[in-house]
Amino acid sequence: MRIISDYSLYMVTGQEYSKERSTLEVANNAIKGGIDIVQMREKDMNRQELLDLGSSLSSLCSGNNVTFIVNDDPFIAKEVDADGLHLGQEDLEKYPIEEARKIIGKDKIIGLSTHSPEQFEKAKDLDCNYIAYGPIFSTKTKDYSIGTDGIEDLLGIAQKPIIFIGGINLDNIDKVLSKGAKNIALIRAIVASDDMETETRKLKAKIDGYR
Ligand code: TZP
Ligand code: MG
Repeated sequence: MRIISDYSLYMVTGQEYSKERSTLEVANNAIKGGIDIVQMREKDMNRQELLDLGSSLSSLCSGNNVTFIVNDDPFIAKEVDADGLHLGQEDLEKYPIEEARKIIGKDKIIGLSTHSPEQFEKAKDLDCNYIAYGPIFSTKTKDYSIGTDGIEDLLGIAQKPIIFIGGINLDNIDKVLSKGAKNIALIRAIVASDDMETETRKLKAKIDGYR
């Protein structure tokens, strides 16, 4: 069974930010640069497109010992044999964690998004394997940001890995890591960079520098 280990660099895909490069090409470059986890998060694809891309990403990741997570839909996660599923707060209404686990299987990873200390507090007692927290800095997909102030408090109460996300890049990642954060997720810092492999390697080296 795959687990989410600390000191992970986690890339969330986003075709719309990838500058005409396919998500498969982006993932390939991130893997060469040392990414630990890839999440397929594509909001403009239909079910068949998600299944096709998901199958390709799943094989690519498993062949490179990279953890592969599917966003939003446990049935797609199951069908492409992903290592896990990522759910947002609103997804929980459709798929409570117990339901999602039944669909994807008990040995799979479930991650949950949280956007406030209150949501985090609730999530920590749910049957999920990691908790994503953000947006830390301003980002395209959300119209607010939380900042770095509460990071130490969350790390003090968490019993499972926390993945910090939202507007994080090479210029500001130290502000998050210096508070004790061990796992970082990002979209644009990798998918929109000119040299995705090198950017990934530099981000990973930053995390490793705090071990
Ligand atoms: N959840 C919280 S912030 C975010 C998601 C999906 C977007 C992160 O994208 P970026 O480009 O790393 O700011
Ligand atoms: Mg979702």
